[in-house]
This record gives sequence, C-alpha cells and structure tokens, in this order.
Amino acid sequence: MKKLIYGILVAVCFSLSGLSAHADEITLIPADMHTACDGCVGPFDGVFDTLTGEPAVGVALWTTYDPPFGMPFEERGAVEFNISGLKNSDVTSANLMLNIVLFSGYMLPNQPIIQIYGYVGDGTIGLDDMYASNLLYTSPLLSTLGPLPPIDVTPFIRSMVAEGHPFAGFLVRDIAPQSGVLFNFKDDVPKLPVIATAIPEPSSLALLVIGLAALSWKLSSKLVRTLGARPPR
Ligand SMILES: [Ca+2]
Repeated sequence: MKKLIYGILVAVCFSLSGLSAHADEITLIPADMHTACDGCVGPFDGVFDTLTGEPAVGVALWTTYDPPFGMPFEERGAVEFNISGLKNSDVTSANLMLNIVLFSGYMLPNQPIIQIYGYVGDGTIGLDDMYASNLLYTSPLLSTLGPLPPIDVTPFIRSMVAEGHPFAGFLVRDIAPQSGVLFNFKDDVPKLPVIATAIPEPSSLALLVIGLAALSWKLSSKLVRTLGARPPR
C-alpha cells in the first residue's frame, strides 16, 4: 500500500514538474518576402499587377504620383512568418524588426510615412496580400533616425495564434507621395523575436487529475479501513 501511494505521489509530482511554465525566447525568420508594384507593368490604378523584388536583394519601395520621376507607380512589400510553433503557447512579447531606411538613390522630395498592416498569411507572398487592411503601425521615417525601431506586434500575434493561423503576414507601405524607402531584406532579413510560454497539453492535465483522484481514493480507502479496524468501544 505504501509503495502504491508513493508511486502515485511520484506520478503526481512528475505531472506537476511538467506543468511548471517557463518562457522561451525564439526569433522567427521569414517564410517568404516579396514586393509588388502597381503601375510598373500595368496601369497605375490601385490594382497591383506584378510581384517585384527578389528576396535576395534589397528593394526600394516608393510612391510617385507625378513627373519628373516618370510614370507614377507604387510598390509595397510583404513578409510572412511561420508561427505554427507558437500553437498552444501564451505569447507575452512579439516585436517585428524590419530594416527600412530612407531611400537615397534619388532626390525624392517628401519624407516617407511608413505603415505596417497585419494579415493572415499562407507562407507565400501573393498579389492578394498587398491589400491588407489591419493597420498596426504608422510613423514618419526620418533619415537621421536610422532604421525603424522594433515594432510591438504582440496583440496581433496573440490573436493569430489564438485563431490557429500557421502564418502571420505583415504588409509594408510608404503612403507619402514622391518618397521612397529601402526595405532591405538582403543584408538584414526581417525578424520576429517572440517570448512565449507553453500551455500544458490537455493530456498532462488529465494525468494530473487522474493521479490526484487515485491518491485521494486510496487515502480515503485506507482511512476507512483504519477506522473500521478500530475495536468497538
Ligand atoms: Ca495596376
């Protein structure tokens, strides 16, 4: 009997040790990155016509509406991360790190205004991803400030994990006319550092409940027998 109780106690302690939560820090890198253009090979009409920019090179995103910079066009960039590893995790921190700086190749007159949108991805950037509407971030970009600071996207990633989406996407836009930024994913790929704590599997919880139930039943049985064994007064 003692051995049985001891064994159950060991099992319960083992279950509890598995439940002791600790936060893990991981840095996700992109599953896919691309840019797309409206007006490069088709009319500038708000419909994105073609994917541009190879993942291996830094690309310029810009918006021009007037000459002397030639025909007007707009580029947007997108990056998607595989977040399936965060399933069954409590995400406490997620920061999007993008290497975006002022594009200095031409004398574009206006200061860029960066917007970041979140969307449900599928692991591959497509033209459909250029219309994401869930605005997460807006900020002017000044050349003297260097690249964008890390952007806190914790609520967005938490909701994506809660909804069970395997891929989270971010769309990058420069909404200022006649301006440009360099979205560099060659030398410094986008990153998504995440701090998350694993939530115990239901099987672990079930094992704990069974262990506790068995222990209490055995103890109560022993108590009954002990009381029952007392000589009557
Ligand atoms: Ca078009």
